[in-house]
Amino acid sequence: EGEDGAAQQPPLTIQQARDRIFGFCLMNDWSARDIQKWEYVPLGPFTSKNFCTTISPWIVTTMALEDYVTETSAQQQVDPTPLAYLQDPNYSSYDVQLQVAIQSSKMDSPVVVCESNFKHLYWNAAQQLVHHSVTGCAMKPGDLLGSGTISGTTDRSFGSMLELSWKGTKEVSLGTEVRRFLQDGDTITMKGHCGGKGGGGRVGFGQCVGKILPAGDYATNPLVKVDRYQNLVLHHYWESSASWRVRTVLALKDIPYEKVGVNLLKGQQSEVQYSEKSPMAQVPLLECLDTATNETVHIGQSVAIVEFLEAAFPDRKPLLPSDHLDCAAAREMVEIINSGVQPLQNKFVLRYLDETTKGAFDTRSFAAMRIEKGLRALEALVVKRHESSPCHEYCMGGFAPTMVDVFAVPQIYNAKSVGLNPHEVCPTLAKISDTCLKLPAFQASHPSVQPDAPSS
Ligand SMILES: N[C@@H](CCC(=O)N[C@@H](CS)C(=O)NCC(=O)O)C(=O)O
Repeated sequence: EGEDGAAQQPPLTIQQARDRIFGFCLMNDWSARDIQKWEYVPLGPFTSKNFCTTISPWIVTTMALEDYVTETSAQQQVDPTPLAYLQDPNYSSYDVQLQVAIQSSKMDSPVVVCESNFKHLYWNAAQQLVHHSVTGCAMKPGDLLGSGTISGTTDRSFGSMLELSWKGTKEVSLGTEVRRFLQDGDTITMKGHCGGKGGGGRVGFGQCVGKILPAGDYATNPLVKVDRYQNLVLHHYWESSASWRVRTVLALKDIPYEKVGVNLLKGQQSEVQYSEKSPMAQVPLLECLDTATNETVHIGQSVAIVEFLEAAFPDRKPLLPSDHLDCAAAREMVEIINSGVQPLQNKFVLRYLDETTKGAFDTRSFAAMRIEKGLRALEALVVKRHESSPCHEYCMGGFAPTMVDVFAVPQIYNAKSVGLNPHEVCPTLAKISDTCLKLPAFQASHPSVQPDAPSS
């Protein structure tokens, strides 16, 4: 069959398999027969088998089962005869008595519907593991393998409800009730033990218990989590460094959104319909629908927006460290740029100063001085952090960009516009910025590729 491959590993011998089986537990590999009926032909068992597995509370080690080694019910393997790699000179199994009981929500006590024994398996556990490995399937410590249904030959020893009810054609008696298939509220208890009652010391497996709860309604309890905040719109300006930060974060987190350009040169930020939403009359501004209240909400200020996205989309890539001290370190670096540099070199602030001082104040030198001061401070913090970090690709010393890189890159870009050379002022940050700018999220958020950027 053409399917996706996994890492290969050499096949195991029977002895290696024996040495590697740590122990056994009970396992209820639930099946949703209604889904299976629909998907089975031509797909085969798929979603009907992949949704839930219950296991007993502890693992009984192989060593603890040594006293209970027994013949399998088949005794010998003649039909089918094992292929060479499956031949087990010590062909045997374990005498584990198994029991399955059902209790409905109306019943006072469970009713045993199946009694079976592990020894009824024709292929023992070592053979199953060898067979599993023979095509190179990589097996890892901790892997849990199901043995398959363990049924005996009598009506009371069928290990699955489908066999007990003969594919739903026969009723299984629970005393006061009958079942063809399990129903909501049914509790299934599997038990297993070796020995006891004259058969030597008893080794118990504990109980493997699961209760069937009514299926959720997809609208109120969807399996695929629907984000509370929908219809995201980012009001931005292509050249705005604060907008660039938010675009990068949305791209890194892979959150879908729509962009609306606010032309700062044309003063669109001061138009009433915009400044009603953004009292500072600035970009960026994030708009979204809160599905919990059905209200459209607006969030201004890039730091607030980024922190909102971090909290409101917890399943997406995190951009702030979870450790409190690391998080404070990241926020310190972010604030150096956000409040220590960016407002003092902002084009609109400088333009105001130029106009009001009629050129008497050298705004370009002032901006360069503030940028240099901030970037040197950030460089010092980053270099110090890197001393104890495994990776030097990003500001926080981890293996992925964080909020600090998101804020640093546009600021380093702006440094060039006032004549600074970042590779001289802050060589570590300049290198980090070069690394970031090769990432798709930083490229997609770059000012030059924004739809509202001038074409030339
Ligand atoms: N602290 C704000 C700064 C926002 C900001 O300075 N926005 C600039 C563009 S980068 C702006 O909208 N300027 C237009 C104006 O002030 O009129 C943030 O981080 O969002």
